[in-house]
Amino acid sequence: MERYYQPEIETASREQIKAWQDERLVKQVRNVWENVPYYRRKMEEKGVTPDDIQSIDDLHKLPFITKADLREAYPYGLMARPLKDCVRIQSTSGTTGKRVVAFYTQHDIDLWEDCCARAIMAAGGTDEDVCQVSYGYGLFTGGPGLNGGSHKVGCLTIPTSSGNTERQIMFIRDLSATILCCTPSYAAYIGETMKEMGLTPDQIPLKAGIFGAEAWSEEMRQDIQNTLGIKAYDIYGLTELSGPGVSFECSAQTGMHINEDHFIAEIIDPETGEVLPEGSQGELVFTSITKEAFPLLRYRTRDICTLTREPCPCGRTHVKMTKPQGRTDDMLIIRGVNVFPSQIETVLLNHGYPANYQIIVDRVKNTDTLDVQVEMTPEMFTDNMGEIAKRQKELVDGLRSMLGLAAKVTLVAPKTIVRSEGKAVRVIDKRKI
Ligand code: DLL
Repeated sequence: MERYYQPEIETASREQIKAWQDERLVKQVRNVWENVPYYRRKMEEKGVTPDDIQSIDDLHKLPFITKADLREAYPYGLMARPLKDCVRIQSTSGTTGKRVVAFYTQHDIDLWEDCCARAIMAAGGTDEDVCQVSYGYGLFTGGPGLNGGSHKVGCLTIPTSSGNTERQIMFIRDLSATILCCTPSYAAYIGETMKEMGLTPDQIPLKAGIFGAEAWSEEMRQDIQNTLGIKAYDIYGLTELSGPGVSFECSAQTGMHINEDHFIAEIIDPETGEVLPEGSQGELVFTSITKEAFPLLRYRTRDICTLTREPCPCGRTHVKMTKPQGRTDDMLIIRGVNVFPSQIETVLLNHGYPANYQIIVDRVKNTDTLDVQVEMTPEMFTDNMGEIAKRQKELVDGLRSMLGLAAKVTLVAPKTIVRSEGKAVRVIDKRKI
């Protein structure tokens, strides 16, 4: 039987959803116009005033907000509420430099946790369940979001955070965890470890998993489902909009319902910015219509996907998005951490290497690997293995402190990396996702 956390919202008629969106958008636009000088300036530049926005049909008139705007306005420039009204900060899984910092009022957290509770109930969760949250806790939104959602559903929550896989397995077994929340790659790793320990799916109490924060294929879903003996559900979100729970999968497992009472979704052509008709593939753009502290209008996610309003057998009426099929920028997500090739380049250049390098990303046994091949200059060339190992380690350490990730570094002889006559191919992503 299908269960809903907020049935009156999740199965509302399209007319009702549109009416909520119309009303909330008009209010939100007025709110940012009055309270966020950065927005007012952007709107003025485009010649738009709040009077021009009467319903969601006028949405296209508003300017886009991009990550560059967030950087420019960092840290407080997009806030619509004074700091004293805010109770929480979260930040992207990115890296050093200017991360995205998002602010929340208590009301914002409440609505965010409702979205996560909807996801848990769509995965079959109830107050009888034991929910192990193995997403990272802290600045990353995964742990705190699912933790809050789990409480709202009334699950017995185990906040293990990520890491220490043997202990994760011990808790799942000893405390009879029925729902596991973590990244899909970590779920696969937990599954593999269980297999190595000689555990079969019927010896594992889990029945469902809520996995997201990175791309994962249908093949990977099947693999996880078989090893853990569960049904694996996708969940999507981004820090800028709250965190996990912007959209989530239901029992149909054919795309993720976007919580349309909080977020208006559009698909645009990433080159021209033009809004594309329903069913087209393009860049996903979100407008947050209920956020108080950090509202974003027409935020370009850079995620590429398709939207569909085909009726869903689960009874939910909110629009569905496909799994993101890629990104318009060059950001890589490696083991759940956002990595830009330019950051790797910075480390290499800082250590005196030329910009002749190649980044090879792969997925081995369901875990992402990052391999950086770096060319030595003729001056630094040596065949002394001890010296090479020492220099490679320096780079590994430099990359770890920049990215927070362990990479493999291989120093190669001068002129080994193929030169390109056009754009250099810096990244080879061998993952089949
Ligand atoms: O990854 C929030 C989250 C936490 C989602 C836990 C789901 C579960 P960020 O670190 O800001 O937030 O990264 C956001 O991750 O723009 C997508 O490119 C990617 N992403 C998130 N969920 C999925 C997913 C969290 N289910 C960026 N499939 C987004 C593919 C995803 N990519």
